[in-house]
Amino acid sequence: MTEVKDLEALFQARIDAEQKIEPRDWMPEKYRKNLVRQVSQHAHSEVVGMLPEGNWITRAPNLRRKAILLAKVQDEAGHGLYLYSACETLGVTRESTIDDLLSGRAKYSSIFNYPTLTWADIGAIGWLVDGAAIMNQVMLTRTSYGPYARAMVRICKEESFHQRQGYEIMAVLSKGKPEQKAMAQDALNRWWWPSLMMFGPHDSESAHTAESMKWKIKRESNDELRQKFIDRTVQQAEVIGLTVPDPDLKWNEERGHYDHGEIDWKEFWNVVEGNGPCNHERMKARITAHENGRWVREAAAAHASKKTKKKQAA
Ligand code: FAQ
Repeated sequence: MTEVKDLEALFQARIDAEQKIEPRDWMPEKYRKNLVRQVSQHAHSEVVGMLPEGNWITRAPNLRRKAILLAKVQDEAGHGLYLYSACETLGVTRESTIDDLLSGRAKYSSIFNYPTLTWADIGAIGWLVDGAAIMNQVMLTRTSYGPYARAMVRICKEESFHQRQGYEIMAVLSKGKPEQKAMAQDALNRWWWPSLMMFGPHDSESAHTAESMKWKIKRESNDELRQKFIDRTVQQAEVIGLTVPDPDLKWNEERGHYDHGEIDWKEFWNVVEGNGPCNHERMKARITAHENGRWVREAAAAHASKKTKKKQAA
């Protein structure tokens, strides 16, 4: 009989040889659990992430902007569905995964616990939040678990469109009246630091990075991705005449990167632990939506079971 130790060695050899792990393949229980944790939190983030932008669908400044925003928010719902499906391939039911979110057991990205106060916030979310998401998710297109990697390829294509539409909103506002430029700057001021927090704690504080890198679930660390995002985004801000709200930001010739100020980690953990400006509001909205959709789920399940019985009788 093959020992677990041998199976683990074979598994690691497959990972090292860049082979994808598929749902029916043997995998260490810790690999499976780590993936369920990350992929489900990612799915929840996509779904909760619809709320801050959904808040502006009825108030978009014109029909074109409204159509784009509607499509974007709908895309995020689709991303949530791909990711919940990827979770199911790891042997957890969708019901239990969603129950973990609604009961507060599972996390979702800290970024979605901040309010969208003005139209410029919709630009800032597309530019910064989708921008940060892409930085992380391009890496995940090469993650070791097949269904997650394939979902990411599709998601990244859409996120790229989202990032551009957000940047375009910010560019138009920046070229507009002084009040409009001030609105764009104010949105950047409020979303910059929370966007940097999306990448998670410093590598030295990150509980999962070492194991996730060994298994190639993650291929770049939290700090590496955050630095890449800063380097790219600071230049984009300069192009549209906005100022990144970090007095310590400075190009470091030797490193070939921007040096930057420290994140307020107390604020980050406070939001992650459920005490951010909108945590309560977001959970309440998800629980209400789940309750309001109960009759649809029940009707769909009844229809499916009727069809199965008919098939069995035939
Ligand atoms: N917020 O050991 P690490 C999007 C938790 S999608 C809340 O470093 P890991 C699209 C972490 O879970 C945005 N919690 O963890 C969109 C762990 O807690 P646990 C979401 C956070 O997993 C755009 C603990 O801290 N993207 O934006 C956060 O190795 C616009 C220790 O952390 C993904 O989920 C945080 N920011 O690295 C939608 C991408 N950071 O689980 C709508 C996939 C860390 O032990 C509108 N996920 N924590 O209880 C990942 O790449 C990773 O999970 C990281 C964290 C990088 C987020």
